[in-house]
Amino acid sequence: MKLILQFLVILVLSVASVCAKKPSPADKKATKETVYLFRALYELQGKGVMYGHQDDLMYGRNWWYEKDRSDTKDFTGDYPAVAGFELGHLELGNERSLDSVSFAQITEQIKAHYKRGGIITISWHANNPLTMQDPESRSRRMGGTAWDVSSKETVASILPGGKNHELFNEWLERLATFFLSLKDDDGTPIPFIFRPYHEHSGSFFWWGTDICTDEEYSALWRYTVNYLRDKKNIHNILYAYNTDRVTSLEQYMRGYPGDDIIDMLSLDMYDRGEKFGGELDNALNFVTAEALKRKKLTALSETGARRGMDDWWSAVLLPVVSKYPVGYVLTWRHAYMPKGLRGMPASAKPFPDDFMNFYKSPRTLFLKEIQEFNIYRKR
Ligand code: BMA
Repeated sequence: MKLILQFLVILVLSVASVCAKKPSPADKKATKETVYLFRALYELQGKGVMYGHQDDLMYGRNWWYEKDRSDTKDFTGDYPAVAGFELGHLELGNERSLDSVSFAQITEQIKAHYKRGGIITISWHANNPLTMQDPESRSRRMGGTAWDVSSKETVASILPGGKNHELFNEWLERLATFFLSLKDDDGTPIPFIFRPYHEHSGSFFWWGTDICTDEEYSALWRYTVNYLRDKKNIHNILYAYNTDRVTSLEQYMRGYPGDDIIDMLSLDMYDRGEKFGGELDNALNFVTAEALKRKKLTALSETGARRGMDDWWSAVLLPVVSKYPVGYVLTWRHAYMPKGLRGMPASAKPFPDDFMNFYKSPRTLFLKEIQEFNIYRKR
């Protein structure tokens, strides 16, 4: 009798563990590689924080698109775990981005980083679809770019019923064509993290918190995801919700489009002064707790060092991110400076020496470590 009971208990427990819902992407039809990526990211959040760098594979301050080159690799010997890319101006049908990077070369580098077992994240500083067409309302300084916040009608104008709705559909169509071209050598779609309409809590982009309503922001997100996922059948995307600095969860969640749309709760915060450590600690505390509650991923998706600080990486960034289950931290691009504009010696290093302390910390993960972990295997 006792044996039978024991057997039954074991049976019930094992059935329960198989049935327990594993963390999964919001897209019910996500490709298997996308599901594996999601689960690997979720698991890694408990193991360490990955390093990511924007445009790392495209250029550095004094080099431009050299095969296999990377500032991170030049400095540490290893690639970042997460490679960031930017699609601004793809919507216009241009061959090059707002940062003059060729989209064909971006595609190439996305494939190369995926092949190495790395993780891809994509941002999109889309032009302002309303003011770019209208010299009257256009901001003189920001001239129809993503930063042009001279009209509060932009988001409404691209939603269904708005006068720029068809134009916006064309933009999404161009995005879709690009995304559908991201395939590995066997033709399998490459999974990636997409972080459009970022830094919502700020008001410096046309989708910012004071530039559109929370309802419009949420509708913009929902329309975009429905278009790419349901209309275009693209199932290799993890969607990252994102704000700039915030001081409360309520502020963070304003305009959140919903758990059926979003896979990652991410935050952007640059160090602008002494209060940064405490503010970042506060924000990561509630953002990561909320993400885990919803079984979502987390990231400090943009950050940057305080000016004039030598040991920022090890003394400020690392201690704070180590306290929380943060998937990755990404620092922004090393903008290329054409000769003559550089104003710095050719020997200038791409990172401060302290970056090595960050690299060597057992808490941080670069490409080689995640290669061992094998992100895209079944789990
Ligand atoms: C911003 C700046 C800009 C750049 C944009 C998109 O934060 O770096 O110079 O055009 O990102 O990459």
